[in-house]
Amino acid sequence: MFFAKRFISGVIDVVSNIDTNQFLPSDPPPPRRPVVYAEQHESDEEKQFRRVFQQLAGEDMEVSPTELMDILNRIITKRKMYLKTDGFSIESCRSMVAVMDSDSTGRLGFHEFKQLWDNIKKWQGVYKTYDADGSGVIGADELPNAFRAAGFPLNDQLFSMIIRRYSDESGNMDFDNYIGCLVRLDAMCRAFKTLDKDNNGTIKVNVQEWLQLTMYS
Ligand SMILES: [Ca+2]
Ligand SMILES: [Ca+2]
Ligand SMILES: [Ca+2]
Repeated sequence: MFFAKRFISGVIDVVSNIDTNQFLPSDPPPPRRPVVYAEQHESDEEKQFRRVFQQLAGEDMEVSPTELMDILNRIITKRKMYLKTDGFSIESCRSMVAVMDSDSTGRLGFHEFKQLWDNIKKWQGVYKTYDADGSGVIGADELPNAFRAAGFPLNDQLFSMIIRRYSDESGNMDFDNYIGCLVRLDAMCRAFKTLDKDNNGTIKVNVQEWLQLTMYS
């Protein structure tokens, strides 16, 4: 049925095989260690980041979706001159927390948050560079290069699907949609790589694992 539909619509999939080895998702967060140990072995950059984190996270030392939304929306107001956005929604922040929450606390601890933060910083640079016409959004023609630069060389079919889901009717992706999309893509590629133990590009999951992966995201 699916193939018939594809055949009828005349879609020729030139690059149907994507090589997952070419995906460069970010590293998994380091294992949890006692705070005292962690603090003694941190680099200066991490120490500095921990101080900022303590202010953002509040007393529970974890960042909730609402806290994440406040932080991100505060940051983008300072960058409005070169990136367009209608602001991060609570739904997209809940999704980002879910996919980054490797220890299932419902919030982001220090390492989970730092990983998200480092990625956002890196992808913001990509956004700025690959918004070739300086429109403040990533157009459909700019998207493949931007995503490749971010470490995700997908095929045309997947790029079209991503545009359909995350861009507006004109095919433009604004900053919050872009970050939401990449956070998810990165997390899903990381999950895949973890499950693909023999590294052959195929995984086998049962319904429990499938639902855990797709519904907490
Ligand atoms: Ca948006
Ligand atoms: Ca957590
Ligand atoms: Ca653009």
